[in-house]
Amino acid sequence: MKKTQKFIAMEDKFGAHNYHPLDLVITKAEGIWVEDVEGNRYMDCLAAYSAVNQGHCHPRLLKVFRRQAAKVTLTSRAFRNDQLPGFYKTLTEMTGYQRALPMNSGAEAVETAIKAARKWGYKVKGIKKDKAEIIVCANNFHGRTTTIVGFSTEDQYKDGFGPFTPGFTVIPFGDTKALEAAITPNTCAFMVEPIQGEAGIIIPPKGFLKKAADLCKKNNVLLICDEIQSGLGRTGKMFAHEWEGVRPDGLIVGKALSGGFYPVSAFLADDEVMSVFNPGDHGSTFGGNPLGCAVANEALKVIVEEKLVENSLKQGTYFMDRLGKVKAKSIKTVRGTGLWIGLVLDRPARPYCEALMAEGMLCKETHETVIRIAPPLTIKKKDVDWAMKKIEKVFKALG
Ligand code: IF1
Repeated sequence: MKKTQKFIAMEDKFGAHNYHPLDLVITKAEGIWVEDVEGNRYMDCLAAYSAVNQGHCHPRLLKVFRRQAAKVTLTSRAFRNDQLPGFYKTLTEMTGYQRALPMNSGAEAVETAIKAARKWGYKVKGIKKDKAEIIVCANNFHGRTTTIVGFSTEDQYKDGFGPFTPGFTVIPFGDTKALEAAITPNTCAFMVEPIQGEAGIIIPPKGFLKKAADLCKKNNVLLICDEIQSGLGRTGKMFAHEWEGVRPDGLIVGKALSGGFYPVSAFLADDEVMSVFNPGDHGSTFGGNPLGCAVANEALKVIVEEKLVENSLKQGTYFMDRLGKVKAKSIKTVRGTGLWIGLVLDRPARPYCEALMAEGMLCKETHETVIRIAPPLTIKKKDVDWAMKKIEKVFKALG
């Protein structure tokens, strides 16, 4: 543990203490496996919060990344580059939207969606200046900027960071009656995660998103889905909203969009919404950069060509079925969809995550009592069998 302790001590001394990670120091990774500085191997069942759906250091992405890094990495949007157009084309064709706006982090793409929705509200819907309202859900997680944490319902995310941006209304997740009641003539959008990730992989009642989409349509309100975590195959569909057969007016993607190589996010919409942006309204130095675009273009193709969405559903269904058969007093329920599984305990999940780590399996608890299992979508049946052995062993030991 010598090397590990050295790195941890250095990190603790010089870094801000805004995280409490598990005490392993990763030095390399490939596919679903990571290796720490002591030479221990682990199966990664977090996949960088679904940013490495394609698996760590995917060879196709590495090749494109290397090639592009040696050519040109950044031009800014003051000039054009030859990678952005192809990325636009792949992304819009894959998602079925007319236009995309590229950013870097997920939070920036959410901010982009908020700006688009508000401006659409003023310029298209005719809402009076500064009156636009956006409806969001309790226990949402959309990022960490001051505007976004302002409409979080988690005290810790907000504490000490006010004053916050007005114009957001919170309703309970999954409650269409509350949504209907919350809509006013000033409502420009309803922004929602189709399945809530940080909240503990919460699947809303069946029909919620469909009914929400109908209500939005009836009231001339944009439905915006944050699929930064739920999208790109994680739930066993390319996008989680497909489970409900709806088409959001705006779609937010990030994380796996670049397969973990580079922060790439985007807001997608049709002309009616996207045309509210004029030159100078919005942007970012790195958004749409050639390195990010090249790797994201390839990352999208890998998801389709390697049939990762299909594999997510297949292995996820098998994994959940196996987990459902684990006999342990501490397990309350197993829930999830595709390779996005929450093992809900009646006690803190952290000791279980630590025990699993000792067995070579990396999971991260969420909301104290939920073990989240979300490996890269490249996982195979034999890997799931391996993981189940470890899980069964840990639950046998800890109850
Ligand atoms: C961290 C959580 C997961 C997201 C959705 C936007 C963003 C996220 C649905 C913002 C980001 C991340 C952030 C990361 C941990 C992780 C997370 F626990 F915090 F909620 F995955 F479950 N919309 N989620 O899930 O994207 O700006 O981070 O690129 O450490 O904060 P970002």
